[in-house]
Amino acid sequence: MTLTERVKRKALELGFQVVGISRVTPDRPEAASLAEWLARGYHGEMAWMARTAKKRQNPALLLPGIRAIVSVGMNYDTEDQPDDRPGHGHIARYARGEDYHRVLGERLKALASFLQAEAPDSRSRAYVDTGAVMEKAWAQRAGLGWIGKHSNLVSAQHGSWLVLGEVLTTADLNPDEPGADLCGTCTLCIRACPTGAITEPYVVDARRCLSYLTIEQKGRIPKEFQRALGNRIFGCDDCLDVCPYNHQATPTAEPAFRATPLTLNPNLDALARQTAAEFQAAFRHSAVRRATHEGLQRSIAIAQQNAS
Ligand code: B12
Ligand code: SF4
Ligand code: SF4
Repeated sequence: MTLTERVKRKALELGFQVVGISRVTPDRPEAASLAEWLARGYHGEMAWMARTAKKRQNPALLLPGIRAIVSVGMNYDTEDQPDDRPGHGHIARYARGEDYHRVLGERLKALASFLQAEAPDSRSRAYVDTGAVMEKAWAQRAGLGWIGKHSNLVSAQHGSWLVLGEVLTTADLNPDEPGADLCGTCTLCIRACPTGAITEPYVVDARRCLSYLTIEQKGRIPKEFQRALGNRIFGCDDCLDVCPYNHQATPTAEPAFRATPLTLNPNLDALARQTAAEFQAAFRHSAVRRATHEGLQRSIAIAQQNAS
């Protein structure tokens, strides 16, 4: 078995559903797309996206001598059905179980250690989400799927209910074929977006995206988006829910991604009474912490207004 095969086998053993490898070459078209996206101001208040642009465009700035990227995806789809009757808030699917940063992070570290042990002269670094890595572009290049018109990575087998992570490495690994775009003439995700945030195929203006508005943006949510928020208090899945590739996806066997009653059926009145300390304790193991107590309270107040 080659090193590439051993690394892939290890990734699957660690519980990732998909794994692929890309070689890091100077040819990186996504670097220009990122520059254009930032120039249009589509990142809104996410100043960290602009600050880290050079690293995102060039992974050698994160790991000098980098040769390859091992991209992995973990299925977070469950059969848990949220209760969207008035009085309940809606939390996006990826945040209903344990924080994926932790779930993937530990296993990615194990994968990086494995590589280190198998190729002692190499250096490796593991990332999930928060690193300055263009995860979707590398995942597509590694053959995990393609970037759909909603701009998320879609796998023909798992749909887009995949969270992504990767190990950057100086080890020499054999690359996979990039994923081919299977969107065809479909435009369901663009038409499903309640705020017109997908301004053109493959491009999301974060400033209009309910995920950004409920999670990343600080301060008041602009009036023009408040009605469209509905009962969403953290994230949005509308463009993913309609994707035909998600309808044939199989739910995950990963227990860490099972929803909790708090994230599946959050009671708006109860949440509105939560103190900052109670918020911290309740969402201790959840990605919802990212919104902050203040940010969540702001979305809860709009969801309550929308329900009345
Ligand atoms: C910033 C960010 C956001 C922002 C901006 C979203 C976005 N589309 O970029 C906000 C807060 C809105 C967001 C929302 C969500 N996010 Co987010 N987010 C990220 C983050 C940190 C960086 C993404 C990035 O580089 N954006 C910058 C732009 C330039 O990149 P892009 O959209 O990928 O652009 C590509 C295409 O647009 C394309 N392109 C093609 N033609 C053209 C033409 C032009 C003119 C341009 C500009 C671009 C372009 O080129 C670009 C490069 O490949 C990544 C983690 C990471 N480190 O990569 C997670 C990540 C993308 N998010 C993720 C998730 C799960 C979500 C949500 C589904 C969460 C939710 N349910 O609420 C939503 C989905 C919203 C959506 N439709 O995209 C996952 C996606 C997994 C997957 N299967 O793809 C990631 C990978 C995190 C992870 N580790 O799993 N997110
Ligand atoms: S996450 Fe929601 S608001 Fe954002 S692009 Fe998708 S459908 Fe639109
Ligand atoms: S809904 Fe249609 S256009 Fe959007 S990502 Fe899925 S297949 Fe592509």
